[in-house]
Amino acid sequence: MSAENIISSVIVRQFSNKLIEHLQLDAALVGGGPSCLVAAHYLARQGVKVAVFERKLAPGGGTWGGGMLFNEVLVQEDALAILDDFSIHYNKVEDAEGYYTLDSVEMASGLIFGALQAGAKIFNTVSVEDLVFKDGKVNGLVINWTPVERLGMHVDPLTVISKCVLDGTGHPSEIMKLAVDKAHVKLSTPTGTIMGEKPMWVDSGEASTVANTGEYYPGLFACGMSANNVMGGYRMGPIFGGMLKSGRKVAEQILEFLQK
Ligand code: 48H
Repeated sequence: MSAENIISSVIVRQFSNKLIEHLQLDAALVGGGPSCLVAAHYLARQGVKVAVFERKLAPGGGTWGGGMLFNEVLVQEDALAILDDFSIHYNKVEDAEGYYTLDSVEMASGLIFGALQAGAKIFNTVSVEDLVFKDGKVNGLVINWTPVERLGMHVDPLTVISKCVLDGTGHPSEIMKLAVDKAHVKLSTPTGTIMGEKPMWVDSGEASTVANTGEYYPGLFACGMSANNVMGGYRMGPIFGGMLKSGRKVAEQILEFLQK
């Protein structure tokens, strides 16, 4: 075999094996933003078979660009233990008690690396376009290549079967929207549907991101900005303690669900 042939055939074989091994999961996570990456790390550390499906080429969601492309973000003191678990550096803000700053590129890359090192798999450039929903139960995801989605190509998707699904799609709550619009489920919110994100209020948004993290239909969880959109919480701008804590919280909830 020529070098060209070895390289091509090994890549195709390895990727195919990886995908086949992850077509049946304990937990299917949608979106490679900070909250889902944290959840993936803690779930994988507990031996849960978990994969993240991310639409974009680069996972990391809204972390890379910091605030308005100034590539720094803030976290609060009670999120530092999570950064420590990922070996991500931070610095104390000397003139503002309780705040820490970190390089947003280190955060994005550190969270991705930490999720993978713990044993989670990440499938990038894969868009989740639907749910598998049988007998009133969430059974997994319907996936397709992002270029297929972007170009509007009429190509049928593939499926991933999973014991539970996590919506970490950020502001639009894409998976919850599919559950409401296509599976016609009633979510466990005051209206039974998506309440809609509110404007900026940092302290409220940070607290509600964690409080709103949870299971909204049997086997269907939301974390991060998606949880806030589902329950009608405020946004918070480029501070990420809430996202990190939301990921850790939903990992605990999913573990409990899987142990039932
Ligand atoms: C595959 C998908 C799909 C799909 C979307 O938005 P994210 O960074 O997610 P969070 O909730 O972990 O973090 C939110 C944070 O980044 C943020 O936006 C903040 C703090 N905003 C504050 C403010 O005031 O605005 O990442 C979500 C990821 C993205 O990478 C999407 O590409 C991906 O999900 N995604 N992947 N299939 N259907 N939908």
